[in-house]
Amino acid sequence: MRLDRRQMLAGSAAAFAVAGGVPVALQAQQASDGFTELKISKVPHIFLEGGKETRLWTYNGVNPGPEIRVKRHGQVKVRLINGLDEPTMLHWHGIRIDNAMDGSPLTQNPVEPGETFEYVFTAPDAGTYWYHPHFRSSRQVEHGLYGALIVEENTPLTDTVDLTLVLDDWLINDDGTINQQAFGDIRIAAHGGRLGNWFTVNGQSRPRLTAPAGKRLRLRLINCANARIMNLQVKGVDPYIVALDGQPLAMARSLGSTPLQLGPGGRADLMIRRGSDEIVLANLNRANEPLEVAYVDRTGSVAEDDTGDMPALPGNGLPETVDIAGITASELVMEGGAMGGLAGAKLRGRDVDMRELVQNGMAWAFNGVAGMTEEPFASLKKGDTAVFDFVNNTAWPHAMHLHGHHVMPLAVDGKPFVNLDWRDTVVTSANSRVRVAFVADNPGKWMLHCHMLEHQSAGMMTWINVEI
Ligand SMILES: [Cu+2]
Repeated sequence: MRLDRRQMLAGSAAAFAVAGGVPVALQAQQASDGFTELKISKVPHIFLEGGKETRLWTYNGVNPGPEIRVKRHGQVKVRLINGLDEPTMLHWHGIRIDNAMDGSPLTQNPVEPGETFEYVFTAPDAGTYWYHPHFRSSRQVEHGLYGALIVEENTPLTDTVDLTLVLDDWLINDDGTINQQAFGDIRIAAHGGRLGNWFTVNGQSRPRLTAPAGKRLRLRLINCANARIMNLQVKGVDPYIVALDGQPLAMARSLGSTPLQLGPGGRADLMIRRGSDEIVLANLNRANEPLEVAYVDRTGSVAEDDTGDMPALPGNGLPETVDIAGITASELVMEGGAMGGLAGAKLRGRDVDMRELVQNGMAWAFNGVAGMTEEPFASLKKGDTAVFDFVNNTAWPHAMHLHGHHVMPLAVDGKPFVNLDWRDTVVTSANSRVRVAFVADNPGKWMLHCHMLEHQSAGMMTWINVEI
């Protein structure tokens, strides 16, 4: 069986239905001591009907991993059990978390094979978050290790149902196995990262889901792809964006005809009115053709028309930045990649040329340094307002992710954004400068990196320090 790329992306759902293997993800179950256990195991899976079996890496045998739900200000207690034959750790993406529980190499040692680690933290903000490894992320996330973390509002929304859609694109071979050759391929790392050819929603190819027509529908979209920037369209209805990267917008905003751009790691909550129309989720390909990736049938009857206002979600009270006029922006200059002309950079404290960088798996630099820096990019005191300029001097977009905080993108190339939204993952276009601001109110050591996981491992990472 031979599949070309176009067929795999555009072929009919019937011809390329998932042939089974992994059951649909269940909500996380608690052990008797109150911990949710996430045990990593490898599970056989068949992507293509008639294709070969491949191995997914899973939490509790399912892809995506079990959805973890907690009320705002509630405690998350997760016991990670590493059933892999390599180390791992868990990062809670977007949570303004206690630093010790952030699950990055700055804050904990890797969890060795057969060992466990207990994550205990309070979830300060209601919203849509996710968890994934922060160790050999490109391999571990691509093999299927990720899941949703949903923090519910203390007062549930009335007459609204939730549907979490975990989006991923996988790079699979013609025989349906997960492509292994591309891992660590410096050419891929120096271009757009590992872009897949097989799209799944909640682990399935083109699933048909249901939701009641008589209630509003909150779609929680999570981009778990290694490197793919998704440009999503919702057909059949006109949704409102009510939250981005977990944080509610000040006002619900009609999505309209503009595709919703979600970088890798990004999330969006869309609110859809009551009604019986079929909802079709599509992702635009490079030729701007919408490829349908999921369907939601709305069942039952609608008691009354839904024409009222769409209210905003209650905010999480993030500290507002004030008086940034007098603050000097810290520049994070991105260089390198294909067509980047990078001559060399510092690598582990030594100046090396591009050839040596490539030999060490590096293709990118932040402020002239490839890979993790000894010194933080910024040293802040708790409560400081910080202004960062993400200066993308490369031919590629990058999805800049700061741990432990949300930032507010203010302007691109000096032009203020029309909408001011909190983000934890900021897509920065090629050859552009994006200014963000935030209050550094969370003490600790926090990673700042590109969430295109191959860019991260090929050099795009640094950190900030927030002192008490
Ligand atoms: Cu990048």
